[in-house]
Amino acid sequence: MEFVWAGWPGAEVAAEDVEELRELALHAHSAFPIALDATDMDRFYHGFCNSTLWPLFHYFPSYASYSEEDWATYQRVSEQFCEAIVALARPDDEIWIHDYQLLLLPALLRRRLPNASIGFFLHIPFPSFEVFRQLPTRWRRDLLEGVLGADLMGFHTHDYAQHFLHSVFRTLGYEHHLGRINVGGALKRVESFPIGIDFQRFWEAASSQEVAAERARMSQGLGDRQIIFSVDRLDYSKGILHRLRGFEAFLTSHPEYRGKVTFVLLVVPSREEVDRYQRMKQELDELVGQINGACGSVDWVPIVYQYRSASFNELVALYNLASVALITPLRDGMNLVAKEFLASKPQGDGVLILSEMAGAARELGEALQINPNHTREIAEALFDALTMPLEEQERRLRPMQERVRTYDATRWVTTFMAALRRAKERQGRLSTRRLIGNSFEHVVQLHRAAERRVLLLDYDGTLVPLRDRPGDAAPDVELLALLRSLQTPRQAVYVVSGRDHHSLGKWFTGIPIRLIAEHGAWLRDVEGNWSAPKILSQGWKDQLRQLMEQYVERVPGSLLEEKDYSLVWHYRLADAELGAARAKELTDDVQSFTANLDVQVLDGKKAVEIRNSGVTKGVAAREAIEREAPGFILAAGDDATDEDMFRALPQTAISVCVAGFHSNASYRVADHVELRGLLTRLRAG
Ligand code: GDG
Repeated sequence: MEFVWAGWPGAEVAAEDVEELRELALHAHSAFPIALDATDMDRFYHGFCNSTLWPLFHYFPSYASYSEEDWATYQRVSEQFCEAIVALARPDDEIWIHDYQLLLLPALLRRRLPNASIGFFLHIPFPSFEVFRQLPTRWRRDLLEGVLGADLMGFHTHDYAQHFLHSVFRTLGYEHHLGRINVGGALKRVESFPIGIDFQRFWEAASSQEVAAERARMSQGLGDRQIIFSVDRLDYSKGILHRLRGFEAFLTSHPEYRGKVTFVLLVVPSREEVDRYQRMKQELDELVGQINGACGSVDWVPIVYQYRSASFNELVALYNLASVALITPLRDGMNLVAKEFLASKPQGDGVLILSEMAGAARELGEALQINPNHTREIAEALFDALTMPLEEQERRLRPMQERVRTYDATRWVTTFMAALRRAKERQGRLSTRRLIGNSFEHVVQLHRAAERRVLLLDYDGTLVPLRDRPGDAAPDVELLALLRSLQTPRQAVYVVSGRDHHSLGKWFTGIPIRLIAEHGAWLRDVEGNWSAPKILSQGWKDQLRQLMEQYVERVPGSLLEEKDYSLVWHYRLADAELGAARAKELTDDVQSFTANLDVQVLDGKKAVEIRNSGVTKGVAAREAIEREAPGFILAAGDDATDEDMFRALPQTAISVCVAGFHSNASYRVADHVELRGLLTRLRAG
């Protein structure tokens, strides 16, 4: 696979140097630098990214700042990225966007490259909705819409993916089905892809001569003491201070270890321009000084503290030398250090102490897992690690090593890219069912060729858009004119609806079409005469009305609709989550109530409906077809009750589902506008 890395080069580049840098980056690193203004970068990177998103997504809401200017810059920089990528990308390129700095980019790119294959991966945790909702409403909507521009969205763990889906539902109202979300007619996928490391690189380096030399040099200084090691960027999310307190507690509860262990604490400078990080650096320096002063002796320094970055060989040597890796983040998307430590241990010795708050904890169950907020747990884990027999060390380490070896960085990339291709293919398969181009003309021709025709059209969501209040969905003038013109001696038009016959009758007064109300309980002929051809009981309604009224009281914004042969609890206007949860409860409640009654319970679009069994749009459609004996049948609908109708049609019929994906219909259209477009063509002949 040929690839180009596009990104900010890490420093401001003078305008006259941009071209040269581009050449160099492309040839040397297959990279495409996106130059940005220094002030923008400051507000973007230190501002919105690292003073708003980073603390919030790592569960430090009190550290988060909310600056309008930072947000505006975040938006502007995202647009600059978008422009650069649009100029760079070729038509069939796949675009993989990484991390919280670019949450808005997928949707921006989608607007410019509608058919592009776009993947997104978040390297940090996605927080629970209660934390995510701290963001101002507008921002959080835009951020989620931004991410949803991608075809595939990846997270390190199942939990983060669930948090994201939950926030999408609570913020934007999009429901998901096993990680698939329908966003404006496109089916998007959300999945977890735990990141891997370049295992072989560490494994081989650990046995190399260079690392052996590095290790020997270090051993000279450290003596034969047992080494506890940690490396992180300086960040409050990494729990460095908690770790030190844990170590101090260990030295206090096990004084016999004084002089026998050394903690090598490597802290890599990071985000030094952000105040919070400067303050933390100070605290860290003080705490290290305090512990070394209190516990150390003339010939022993408990903590060897380095505030710098190390070379790769130095790092591997430290991993290899260490008896214990002490990794204690308070929150961490994954934590690669844990995996790198395992990969640098070909001899099979060493103990990994890992915080349960790291994404890596999900895969590394054999590690000694600790809660970093509990100092004593850290101290006890250190004791257990330092006294663990070699045999047990190996028994725990080897299976983790094998896992990290198998699910390495390459595997991560190929799995993600394969899933992106699958997501795209699926979209492609679904779009072949779109009623456009040739298939559209095919339907028009079939229609023309037939002597007698019947059109079976659902109303809400099919001929008109869904409304928050059922009473607000009256037909517009154009629709009435369209339906009137469709009804001819050769063509029978049926509006097949679950609505009550009073509303339908009122709305279609004087329009000479047939109406089927309450899913088939009522039938109106072209002259406007209603009949109820079935003998149905209504007694059950008295038993259930009271129960359903309780739900209306418990869920603000929900309402009860009573029809002749059904009761419907609508919750479109209620809190989305509460509504969905109570709908399940009601369905369950009603099912146990109605075991002996001749009724059925239907979970519809933001509604739970209870009605007499045997009355379905399927039965109504079959009766209409028998009556009309047509050569051409077209049925259109948008929800589960219309699926009954699609299933009941003969093979030759044309069925069209509006805005859905999982349907028995032979074709689909995006919305009621597209359907009306088709119907307009069916007026002729
Ligand atoms: C984010 C998420 C997620 C560090 N110091 C030196 C050095 N490193 C290397 C380590 C490791 C990497 O940097 C740090 O990775 P982490 O995973 O520990 O943490 P973040 O930088 O916060 O990364 C994190 C990650 O993205 C991947 O998705 O795991 O949760 O926060 O590879 O080895 N390397 C060298 N010298 C150093 O001084 N050579």
